[in-house]
Amino acid sequence: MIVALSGGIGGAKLALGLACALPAGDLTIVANTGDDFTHLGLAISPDIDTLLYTLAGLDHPDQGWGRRDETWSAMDTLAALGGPDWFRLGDRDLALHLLRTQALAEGRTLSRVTADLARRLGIATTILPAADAPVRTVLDTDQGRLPFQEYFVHRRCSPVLRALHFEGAAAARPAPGVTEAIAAARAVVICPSNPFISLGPILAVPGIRAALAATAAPVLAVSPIIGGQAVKGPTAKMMAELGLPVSARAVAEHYGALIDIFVADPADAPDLAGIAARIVPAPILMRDRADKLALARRVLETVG
Ligand code: FO1
Repeated sequence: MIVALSGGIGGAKLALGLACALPAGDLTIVANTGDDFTHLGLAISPDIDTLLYTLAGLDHPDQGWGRRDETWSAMDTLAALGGPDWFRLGDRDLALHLLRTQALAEGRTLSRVTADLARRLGIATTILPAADAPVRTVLDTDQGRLPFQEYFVHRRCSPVLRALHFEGAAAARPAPGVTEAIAAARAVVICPSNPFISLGPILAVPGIRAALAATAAPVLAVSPIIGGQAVKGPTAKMMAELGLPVSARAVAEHYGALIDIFVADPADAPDLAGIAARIVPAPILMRDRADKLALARRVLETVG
C-alpha cells in the first residue's frame, strides 16, 4: 500500500495520478486539515474536499477547488441579504458542508465523516485527515495574525508573511490509521504541495514525523517548484517572505533527513547536487490527466 501526504490543489493532482496508477484500495492519503475553518456556522475542510471531489471526478476542471456544474443561488441570495460572500460556497458543495457539520455536531469524528463521504462518493482510496482534533494554520503577517482562509482567499495572499503557527497541533494526535498506514506502507509520497501551509500542519501533528522517520519504506517528496517558480499558489511568495531561496533545493533542505528521494524537474537537477536525498529528475508540471498519471508512474517505478 502507498501512503501519500497531500494538501492543496497540487497535492490532489498527484493523488489522482496515484489513484489511477494503483490497484483500487492500494492508496491511503493523509490530508492536511490546517486550512479548515468554521464559516457561516459550517465546518469547512478544503483540502479534504478537494481530494473527495478530485477522486470522485466531480472537481471543477479549472478552479482546482469546489465542484464542476455548480450553481450559486444560495451564495448570491446570502450576499443580497448582506452576508459574507468572499468564500464561495456553491449550492452542491453546501450539501457536503451541511452533512459534515451535522455529523461533527453529533459527535462523529472528522475521520469517520470523511470515510462516510468517500464511500458515498464511490472512492476506493482511503482519505484520512492528519488529525481528528483541530489543527489550524495561522499566519503572522504585516497585517496582523490571520486565520488561513482570511489570508489565502479574503486577502488573496497579499499580506507579507512573517511566521506560521499550527494552532492545536501540540494537543492533536494522528487520526486513527495514519501511523499504522505509514508503518505498513511500501512507500510514502509527499505530494507537490506547499511545504509550509499544506505539509507543515500534517508534520506538526505529534507522532507523524516520528512515524515517517521510523518506517522502513522509502519516503519520496515531489518538488512543488520548477526553475525557481512555484507551480501553483503562494509557495514562492511565502518562501521569499520567510527568507528562503525560492528553489527546489530549499524545499529539499526543508524536508531534510525526512526524505530519501526527491523528485524534481530536470531544470532544477543541477542545483540539487550534494543534497542527502537521491535526486530523481522528472517533468513535474501536471497540466492534464496524462501528466498526473505519468508523474505517478514515475514515482511508483522509483520506489519499486
Ligand atoms: N479558494 C478561493 O480562492 N476562493 C474561494 O472562494 C474558495 C472557496 C472554497 C470553498 C470550498 C472549498 O473547499 C475550497 C474553497 N477555496 C476557495 C479553496 C481553498 O481556499 C483552498 O483550496 C485551500 O484552503 C488551499 O489549498
